[in-house]
Amino acid sequence: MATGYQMPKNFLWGGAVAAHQLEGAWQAGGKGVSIADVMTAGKNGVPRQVTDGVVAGESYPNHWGNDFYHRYPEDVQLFEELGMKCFRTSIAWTRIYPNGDEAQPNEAGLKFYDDLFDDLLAHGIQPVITLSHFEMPYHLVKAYGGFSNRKTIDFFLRFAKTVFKRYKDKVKYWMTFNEINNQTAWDDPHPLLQDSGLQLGPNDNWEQAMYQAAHYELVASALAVQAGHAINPDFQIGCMIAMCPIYPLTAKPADVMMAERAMQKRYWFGDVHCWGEYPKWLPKYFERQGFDMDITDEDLATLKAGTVDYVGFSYYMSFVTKGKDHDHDFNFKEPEDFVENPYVEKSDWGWQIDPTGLRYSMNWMQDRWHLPQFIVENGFGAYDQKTAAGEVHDDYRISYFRDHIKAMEEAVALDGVDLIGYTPWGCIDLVSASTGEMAKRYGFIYVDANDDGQGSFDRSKKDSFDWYQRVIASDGVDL
Ligand code: P53
Repeated sequence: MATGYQMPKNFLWGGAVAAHQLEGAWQAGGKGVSIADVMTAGKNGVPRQVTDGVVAGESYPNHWGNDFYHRYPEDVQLFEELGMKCFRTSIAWTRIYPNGDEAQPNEAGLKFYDDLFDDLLAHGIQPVITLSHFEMPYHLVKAYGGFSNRKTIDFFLRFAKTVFKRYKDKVKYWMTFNEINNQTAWDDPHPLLQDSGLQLGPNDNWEQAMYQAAHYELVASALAVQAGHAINPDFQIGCMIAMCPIYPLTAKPADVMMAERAMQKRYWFGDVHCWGEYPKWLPKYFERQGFDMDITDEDLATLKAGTVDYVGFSYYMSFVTKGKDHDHDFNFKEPEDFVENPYVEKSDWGWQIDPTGLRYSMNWMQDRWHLPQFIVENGFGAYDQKTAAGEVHDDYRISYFRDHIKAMEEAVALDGVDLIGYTPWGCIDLVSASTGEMAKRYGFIYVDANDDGQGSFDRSKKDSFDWYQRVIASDGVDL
């Protein structure tokens, strides 16, 4: 037990998930195939494969998730017992527009979220909603090239307006694109598909394609912000940034400059979302690389008019980089320019554990973007063991949360960071986005299912459940 700083009474303590990682029921109620539905199961260190459509005989963990679609009433009761004030999830685009390019939405999909949101609200829990969380309709990838195509802006906007109108009295906090900046690692097909629906070939310029798709997404986000505010002026619409600060390995000036460029390359997405304009270095970089970008004056005006209300972000880990001698371009490239941090420990999946990095990040973002923040993901993926008595003693998870919540509270109480709330990732066990495993567990609530989708899917409380319940009940004092 440790003592933390008291958070305000209206602070949004909660939990976070994404539709495709827990709902399952991949074809229920007329749902279409999403990009998550064509991703096979991977393992720790073994990447997931993307198949050409759903192929018989392959294993697709998102098809069953943790069966939330059928079991959510029980889960919502557990969330209430935990004391959660809010629940962050996403709306599966393919439940609303199964192929993405229909003129009319699918009523059965809309009804599912009406029922879910009503149930949450009846239990005193407000939904916090991500519009696009790694689950674009697969048809938009195949027929239009995802966000490589300007047309996809219109498809996204149609989806956004449909759900803004439908849920305008049930949802206040929204986010446009989940972890839009994961695609900084532009030569990895995984984030390119998840963020932007890109499937590129050997003759494409992958880096340019990433910047172009990200530009269209930022325009789509800015249009959605404007549309949302017109539908309900009380909406708070944020961006969602994967925040992993990048430190210089040493005080060597080249290391420091490389880390600065690394931060610019990973966080310019946030500059555009928050400032409504591109940072100065980036057009220069496009010029040097010879990228001929489709960025119109109208786009620039749209970006300026559609800045976000708050910064939603995930925080799991920090990174480290170092400079190259005699390289004045400082052309940081992720992940090959990352080096090990000798000062921190790692999870079993190699994620570096750094609570101080959370406080550092919150200060950095406050100084740079001057907006309220919302920690919409933070957590510890681990192999949990169930005892013979059916208990899970996840003291390692409690210890991760204790240190990170303490750092968060210091950023608020000592540094004055303006923070709306905190929603730990995977408050109930679900399918991992990067590996497709169930075994990489994050939850306070255990789900009895393995990587192959076998098990009773019964829910039970881990030790961390009682611990987080006390944290919320004490407004963050009892850590
Ligand atoms: P998993 C990479 C780095 C940081 C966060 O991740 C990331 C990723 C991509 O996997 O993703 C976010 O399940 C994401 C969630 C995801 C969660 O972090 O790979 O928003 O969808 O599940 C944890 O362990």
